[in-house]
Amino acid sequence: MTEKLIFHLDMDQFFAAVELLHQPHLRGQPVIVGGNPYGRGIVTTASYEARRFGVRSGMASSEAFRLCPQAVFVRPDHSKYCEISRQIFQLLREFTDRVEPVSVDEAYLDVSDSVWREPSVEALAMKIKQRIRDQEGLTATIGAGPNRQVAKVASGMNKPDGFTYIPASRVAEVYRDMAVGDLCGVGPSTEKILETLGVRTIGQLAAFPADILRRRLGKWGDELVRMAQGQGREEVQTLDERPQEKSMGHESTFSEDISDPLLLLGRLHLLSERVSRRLRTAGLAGYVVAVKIRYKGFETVLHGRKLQSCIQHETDLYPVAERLFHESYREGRPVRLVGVHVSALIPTSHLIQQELFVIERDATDLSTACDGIKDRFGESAIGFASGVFFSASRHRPNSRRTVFYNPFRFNPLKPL
Ligand code: TTP
Ligand code: MG
Repeated sequence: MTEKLIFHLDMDQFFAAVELLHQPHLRGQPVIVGGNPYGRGIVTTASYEARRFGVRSGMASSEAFRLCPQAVFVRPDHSKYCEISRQIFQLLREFTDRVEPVSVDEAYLDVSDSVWREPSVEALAMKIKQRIRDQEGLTATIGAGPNRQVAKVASGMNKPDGFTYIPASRVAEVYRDMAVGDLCGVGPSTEKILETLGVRTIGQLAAFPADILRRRLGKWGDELVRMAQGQGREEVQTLDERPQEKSMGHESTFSEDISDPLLLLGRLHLLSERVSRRLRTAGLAGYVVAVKIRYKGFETVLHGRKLQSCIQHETDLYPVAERLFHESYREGRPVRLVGVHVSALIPTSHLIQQELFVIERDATDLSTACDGIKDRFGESAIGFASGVFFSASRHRPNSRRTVFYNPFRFNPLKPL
């Protein structure tokens, strides 16, 4: 079998680079894309100039401000980044149909069948980088290797605007003195454990007895040794092969037409919960929310809105659905069906997990706990009081706002 050639492409300082396209006068300055430095915001990314001051992704914006008070803070505009990301992935498909996006600014490419048309591996990588620069005005770093893991290590070696190729025959030599932390997936806790075993370099890890490592780290130990020896996954899955939904929604038809807004909202609450749960299960979040109302006589209204941030939780989805409902419902008219839909879906890669986790820690914990209860005891075991009231009886809830827990304050309609 001939050796595969896999590229790992990672855009440089992606959010910051996109912002610099729009505000070129900020070039050369420390730029931090993130939330309010005086509030609870976090840093999504920092320009290389800001990184020199120790500013890192995931850090509190207040901490970043302390480290680099002269930095220019820019609020993230996720829909802008997603659009550019889509364009880049599209462009990559000109070079091979085997492109697997793994986050908003990262993709694996299987170029085994296209590289032979070029004078060299490097020539192909340069062509791709140039194409991105011409079309988007952005720089990318490419790592190449016989599998994904080696390609990923290679792309981390020469950033920004770099290219590194580690052929299978050179892996052992290149890896020998590299720190174990350079391997994909080796974080500080694994690093610490390895250090207690006297393992600091990838070379040492590759030669370490697998059974000792397995006793400390279980299957992950075996995996680590394989990675250190330069083995890894070769297959690159296209988006078509990774089944992905374009939108998610739930609708509900009433047995009798309803014109009481409180009851209609109760059902929207229940639907919002179901949609959020599906989004979480699929690891997706969406930018567009729409509410569907079908009146008696089948006249149907679909009213939607694009949000500033991705949403995944009912605590964010329901307030939007509620607002859309109030904007579109014609008071007093009997309704046969209501629905809640979320579209413009993207995988909750680290881009938004970061955001979701920090901004919505309460919502995340709560949703996870509720998901667990539903997994064990069924869909109706727990939920928003308004939805449950609705499904349990035709009584009106005492208050429209009654819920089992406080809805989170974050309003995705407002910019961060
Ligand atoms: P990365 O590729 O990890 O970072 P980067 O592109 O900003 O910088 P580098 O040149 O080192 O590749 O992530 C891509 C984008 O994802 C980044 O621009 C912002 C976003 N992101 C977050 O929102 N939170 C995070 O914790 C990280 C790591 C990234
Ligand atoms: Mg990047």
